Amino acid sequence: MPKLLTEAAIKQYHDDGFFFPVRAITGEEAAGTRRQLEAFEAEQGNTIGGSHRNKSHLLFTWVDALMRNATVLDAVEDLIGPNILCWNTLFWVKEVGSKTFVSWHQDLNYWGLDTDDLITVWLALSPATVASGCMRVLPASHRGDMMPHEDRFDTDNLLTRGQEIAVDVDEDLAMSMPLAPGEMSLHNGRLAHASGPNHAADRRIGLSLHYMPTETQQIIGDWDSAALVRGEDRHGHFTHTPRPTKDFDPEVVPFHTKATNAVREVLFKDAEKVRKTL
Ligand SMILES: O=C(O)CCC(=O)C(=O)O
Repeated sequence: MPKLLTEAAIKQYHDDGFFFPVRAITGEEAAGTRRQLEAFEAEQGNTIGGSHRNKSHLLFTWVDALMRNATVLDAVEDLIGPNILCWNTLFWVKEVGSKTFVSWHQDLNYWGLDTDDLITVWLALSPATVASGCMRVLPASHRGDMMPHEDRFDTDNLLTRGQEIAVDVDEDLAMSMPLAPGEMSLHNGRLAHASGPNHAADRRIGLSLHYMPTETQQIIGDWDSAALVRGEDRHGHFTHTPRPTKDFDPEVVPFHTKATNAVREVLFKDAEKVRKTL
C-alpha cells in the first residue's frame, strides 16, 4: 500500500521517468523558506551560488528539515523503498531577465552513483512556469542507454561543465513541468531534462533533493557522503552527514567543505576545465 502516491502515479513515474505536481509543503511554508533563503542572500549581497548551493542541508537547518519532510519522503519511499539516503540538496535560481538556462542532460551521467533508482525531487519556492523557465523533460528517456554528453562550459548554463546531450533532442516530444510554490516534481536520474531562461516578473527558485536507495555506491570518487533520511543503512557505502543545530553550525561547516570538495572532484572528473569551487 503506497504511503502518498496513487498506483497510477507510481506507474506513470516508472513508465515515463517523472511525475508532477505533488504538493510537498503549503504555499505559506514555501514563502517562509524563500524568505530564509533571501535573508541569507541579502546578508551575502549575492544570489546563492558556489558551494553554498550544494549540500545546503549541511549549512541551513531549514534545508535539513525540508530534506527530511515526511510528505517528500513518503513519495520517495513509494518509488524506491524504505531505506533512503539523500546525496545532495541543490538550489537552482534564475534571476528575472537573466539568460540563465540548463542544457539537456541526464543527472546520472556525472554523479558517479551506480543506481538506476536515483530520484530528483524538485521543489518550487517561487512560481515555476513556462515563462519563468520551468523544467522540461523528455518522457521515457530514462530507459535504454545513457546518451552521449559534451561539455560546453557556457557561463549562463547552471550545470558545472555546461554538459549537454550531444544528440538532437526532439523538442516536440518534450513536456514542461510547471509548479506552484510548495509543489514538487519527481524525476528519475536517467531522465533527459532541461530548462530555459526566466522571462517572468519574479525570480525562479527551486531546490532539488537527490534521493537514492542505501545500496547505491559511489564509483568515481574515493569518498562520498549522504544523509540517512529514512530507514536503515546496512551497506555503509557513504559517510552519513551530520545535522546542523544552527545555520553555518561551526561543528558542521568543515564537513560541508569536505563533502562539497568530494562532489566537485566527481563532477569535474576528466573535464577539460575545472573550477576551484562548485
Ligand atoms: O532547475 C532547473 O531548471 C534544472 C534542474 C535540474 O537539472 C535538476 O534538478 O536535475
